[in-house]
Amino acid sequence: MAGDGEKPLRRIAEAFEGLAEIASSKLTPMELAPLSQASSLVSVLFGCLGFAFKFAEMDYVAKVDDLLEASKSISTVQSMIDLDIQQNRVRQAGSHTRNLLRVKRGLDMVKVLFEQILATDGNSLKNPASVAYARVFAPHHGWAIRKAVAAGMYALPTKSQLLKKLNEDEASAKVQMQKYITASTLVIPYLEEEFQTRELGLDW
Ligand code: 1PW
Repeated sequence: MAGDGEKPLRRIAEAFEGLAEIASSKLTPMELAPLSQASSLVSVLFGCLGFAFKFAEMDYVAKVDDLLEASKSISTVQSMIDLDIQQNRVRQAGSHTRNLLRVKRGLDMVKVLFEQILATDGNSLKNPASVAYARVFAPHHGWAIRKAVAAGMYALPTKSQLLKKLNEDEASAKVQMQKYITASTLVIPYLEEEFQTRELGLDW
């Protein structure tokens, strides 16, 4: 939750605009530190979604923390993945590469959530959040988690409650959400490409 005067949406949008520049330049590899820092800013959003999403937040935060820790000794996204390939542990539970794939899905879910919020009238987040979850995470989750998430959808804050927690009004939130959508539309495929070029697959 945001303290007085803090603008977490703005910080998220700006951080991802920085990453988007790197993603589109293609000249320099993406450093792990700014990616994991930007991803950690997104935790605030998961934290605003209410008690029902506490487990989702904890899982996301743990994975981002692992990437933040890795960034102290590994400089780029590319070298982190290559190290896991060399050590033969890409798909092992808790590997950096596996955590990156989960964090990437979190970023994707927020993108779809924002798109749905901007495209939906009314004050409920239930449909936007359900669509985002169904599209991004549900195909990778078993029955029990899907049921728990579906139950959590009834305990979401309203859109105006969410905006209040984020210190935004409707108009300013719209601008920042659109910035995140545009930037993450470059960053997410960039990350997916790093998996694809190494034939690691994305559906696991
Ligand atoms: C913003 C609208 C609200 C939607 C909430 C979305 C919740 C998405 C994440 C729920 C994850 C909670 C349960 C943990 C699942 C793990 O098994 C799974 N992690 C993820 C992020 O999919 C796989 O983690 P693992 O096995 O690699 O440690």
